[in-house]
Amino acid sequence: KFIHAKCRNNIYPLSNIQRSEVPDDKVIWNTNFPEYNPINYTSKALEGKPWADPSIENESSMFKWNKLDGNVNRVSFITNYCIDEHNYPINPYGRTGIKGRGLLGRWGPNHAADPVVTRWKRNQDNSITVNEITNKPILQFVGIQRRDSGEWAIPGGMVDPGEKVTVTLRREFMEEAMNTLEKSVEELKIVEKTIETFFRNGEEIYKGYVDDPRNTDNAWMETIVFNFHDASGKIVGNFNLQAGDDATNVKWIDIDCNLILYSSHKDFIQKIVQKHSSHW
Ligand code: RP5
Ligand code: MG
Ligand code: MG
Repeated sequence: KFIHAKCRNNIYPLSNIQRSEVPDDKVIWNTNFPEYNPINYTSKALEGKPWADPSIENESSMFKWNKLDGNVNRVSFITNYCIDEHNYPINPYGRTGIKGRGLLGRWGPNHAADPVVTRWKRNQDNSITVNEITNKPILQFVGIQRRDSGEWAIPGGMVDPGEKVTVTLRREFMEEAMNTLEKSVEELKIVEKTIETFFRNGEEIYKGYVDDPRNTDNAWMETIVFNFHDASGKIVGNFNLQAGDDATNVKWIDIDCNLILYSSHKDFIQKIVQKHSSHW
């Protein structure tokens, strides 16, 4: 089984909280680790936020774990997660060196959706660019630079309560890669129409855990990744890319094995490369 790494042995994002050390062979919960006593950290920034859960201490009985809880989806894509003796959900991928939920809004699974928009890299004469060594065509994807960490990433985001994943995929792409939150009603209509049509033909690439640096022992990211590929390159050519919301930058990124991306995004991109038999 995969061992998470980006949520271990580092300083918790946007804080000065050091995670307690968890060696590779102590990640899985059923390995004996009696001295494990991580710090409890839930960011103050979550207090009073309508999109965030209340603290468990006060309201432990109100959560419906492993269920659809009102319109908040507390069902994991991965497993029926366990609940500890204080009613805290337990990260199914093991220890992270921090208790609480850090920056994450939900206890337990936090659901996201990641739209990967791809096209072929092309030469001046419009022929597809082939890598000289692998002899395979080069794929490009729309990446954004995250405001929180500065890392490049897929323009993904959280599924709002009750929101359809297909809607999240379109919404996050439009917000982060097309800056639709700052567009006029007329401009928005045009963008929505193009995106709606193009996003009809997506392929599910991955559904499960994300090795996100915000994960804790009691809260973690899960995502559904979809690939939207423009084989002709003619549709996305009309996309007016502009960073918005939590993105500070956006661009078409050439895909190869040297990519450095946020959380597990490189693994997701690699799965797409396999589907298209493109250069890596
Ligand atoms: C990652 O965080 C997911 O894969 C998704 O890209 C992202 C969602 O969080 P925000 O972008 O809303 O912070 O784990
Ligand atoms: Mg967003
Ligand atoms: Mg985002």
